[in-house]
Amino acid sequence: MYKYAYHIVYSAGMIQPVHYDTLIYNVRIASMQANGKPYGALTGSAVAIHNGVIADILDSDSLDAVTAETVTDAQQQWLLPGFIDCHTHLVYGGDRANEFEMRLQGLTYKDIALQGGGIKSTVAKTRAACEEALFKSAVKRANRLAEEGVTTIEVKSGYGLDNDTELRMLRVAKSLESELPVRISTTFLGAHALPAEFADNADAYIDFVCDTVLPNVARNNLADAVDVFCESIGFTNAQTEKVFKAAQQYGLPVKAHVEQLTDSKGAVLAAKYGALSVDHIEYLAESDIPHLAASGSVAVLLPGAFYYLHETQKPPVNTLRQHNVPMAVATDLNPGSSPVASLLTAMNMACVLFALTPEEALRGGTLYAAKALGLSDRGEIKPGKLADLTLWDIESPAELVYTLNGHRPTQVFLGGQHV
Ligand code: DI6
Ligand code: FE
Repeated sequence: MYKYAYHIVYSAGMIQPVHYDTLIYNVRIASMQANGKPYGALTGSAVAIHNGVIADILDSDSLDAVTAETVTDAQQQWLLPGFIDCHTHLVYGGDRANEFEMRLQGLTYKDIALQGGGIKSTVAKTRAACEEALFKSAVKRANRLAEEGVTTIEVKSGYGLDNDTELRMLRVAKSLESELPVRISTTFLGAHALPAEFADNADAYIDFVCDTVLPNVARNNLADAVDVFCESIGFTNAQTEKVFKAAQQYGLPVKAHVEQLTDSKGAVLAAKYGALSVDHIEYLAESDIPHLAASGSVAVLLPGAFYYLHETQKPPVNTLRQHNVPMAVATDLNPGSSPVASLLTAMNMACVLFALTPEEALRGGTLYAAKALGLSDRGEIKPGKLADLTLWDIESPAELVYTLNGHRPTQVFLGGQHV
């Protein structure tokens, strides 16, 4: 362990020194900037932070002209941007270990969903849970991510499917910021599954989502984006489009779960609405990829769900690459298809299962994860970006993804504050 943070030491030379809040020096920087260099390599070896933001990247020979309140000698450790998990469902009641067992006995995810299990069983347990109980269990899961250097977490609703529980989930998600050193981005996923009250009337449920729940979510500022499960066992393209239109009315960006189990042309529809991201996309047709390139939507890969569901159809990674569609990687942390509270594990899976390079996987959990959330203020080490940073005692950035070693950062900075 390195513990060399001390106070006001950097003395100035003859020149009037520039003063910062924090200086991290003697560091190897994997900036993740898309600068054509491996891991966004930079020549500088020090990062200066002021007012929570990265102020400068400095060379070792310019440090004489700098003072700072807090100075850290990183002793040649690697500095990375804080990780961003851009797709989770980590607020929920109960668990679904029984369904894991059922699947091992041969039932499929779809069989279980059609029998009333799956998302619906989590809905029953989430509705029954009070705000405090939901908060307590969500803190544990979010903390697992935070321990691994995740500083921004996206959290979706979608296990309430009624007005009160959907709002409760989003409030719980947002309040994780008060307990843990993370920033939360919330997504309203009212159109996740059809609740029993609306059995056989999905259109009426979509009207309820658009006309009742979404306006309340928007009025209370509870969501940063709107998501839909557009799928054979989710909602049709027409229903998805209705939700997208309603989201637009409230000025909320959209994203969608698409092509997870079937090629439903959800990605093309999402691209038409300028979606921030299309998520899962195992069954995405290669011929649809130019639509994503044109809309600037991020392709979010969720290898945890692929792994748990024994999926064999892989997302068209090569063609996404050819069309320069940015790829993000996320955990999809949820009790059914991806009980994975480790973004580094998801990145490793993206390499082993989908043949991403470690560099692509790490950009997918930083730079492009930020883009998938529409957050241009983070995800890379660059002047002007939030000083959400992690320090690692590793030989190379690839090591984080190459080995399943339970890596932990030696230090985490959130808005420049050492946490
Ligand atoms: N796709 C997923 O992978 C999650 N939701 C979705 O639409 C799974 C949610 C669950 O099984 O509880
Ligand atoms: Fe999901």
